[in-house]
Amino acid sequence: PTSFSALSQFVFDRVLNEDPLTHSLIILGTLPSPDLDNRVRAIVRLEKTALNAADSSKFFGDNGIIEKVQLEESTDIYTWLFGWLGEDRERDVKINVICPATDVHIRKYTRQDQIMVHETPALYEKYVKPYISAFPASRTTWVENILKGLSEQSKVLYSCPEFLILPDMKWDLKTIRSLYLVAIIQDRTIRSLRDLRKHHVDLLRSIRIEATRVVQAKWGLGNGSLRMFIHYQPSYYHFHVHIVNANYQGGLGMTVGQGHLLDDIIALLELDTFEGPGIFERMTLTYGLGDQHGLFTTLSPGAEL
Ligand code: M7G
Repeated sequence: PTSFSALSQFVFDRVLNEDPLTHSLIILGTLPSPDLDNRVRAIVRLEKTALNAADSSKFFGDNGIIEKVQLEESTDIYTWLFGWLGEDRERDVKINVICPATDVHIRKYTRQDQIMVHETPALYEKYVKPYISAFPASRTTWVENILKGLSEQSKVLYSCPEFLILPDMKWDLKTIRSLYLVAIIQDRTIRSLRDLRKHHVDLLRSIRIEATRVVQAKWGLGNGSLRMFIHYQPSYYHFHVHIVNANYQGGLGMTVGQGHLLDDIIALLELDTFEGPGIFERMTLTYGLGDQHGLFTTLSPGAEL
């Protein structure tokens, strides 16, 4: 089928695969065979084409490419919306705005070269801990707004005195295959993976239980359907757990080294002891760091104590 009229003979049968990451669908159907006597099976893959960087100055404005937007959520300096490239269409693009953006944001979203670093407990004490403490509280205003009930309240899926679960702003709220939730805990003293201790096991287990329950009740997803993980280094030093459909693989932030399975963390803490320094105080953590990251220079290989 090389023309529009030939393709219009396509009769849909079923979806073979869908991939939210590449914005593609693979469908099975039939087309008339060349001799036109009967129909033959045809696999068709549709992929939304990439946005063109050359259009970057033309998206917004009176005659902009994006003709209509609908606000989804707005909290602190973060806003996310859906946009249409014309009337009578499905929503075409998801738009995330950070305004006013800090230098840290600009560096985070700039393309970066990565190096692997080995963060020993000593390097953590000397450089990383002060780096984390130096972040102004304003960096996590969005978290405080959620925890205090000032924003995204209608989105909250589960809430208890220790933590709450709600959709991550990365998710389009619609595509189950790319389902992405986040659990945010109330305890402000856990800044990162490094602060987890054996006595946190119950908290981590209840996050696992409640996340599983929520996705079962709301979307019918069964046991084993979630990949739950923690970032180290995260962007925000307020402890949270990423809760993602196990079928959604790849994507930013799911890199080996940066993502630590919640199950593995629980298992390690279960083996740990209550006395003495905790396992995450004693471990060397290895991860990729982008050249725009605030710790890049201090942790580059050869970093001196
Ligand atoms: P992270 O590991 O600190 O950083 O995770 P990352 O952005 O490098 O993954 C923070 C998570 O919180 C990310 O998955 C964000 O998409 C999500 N997130 C960030 N903000 C500012 C918001 C927000 O305002 N609302 C919601 N619901 N999620 C957010």
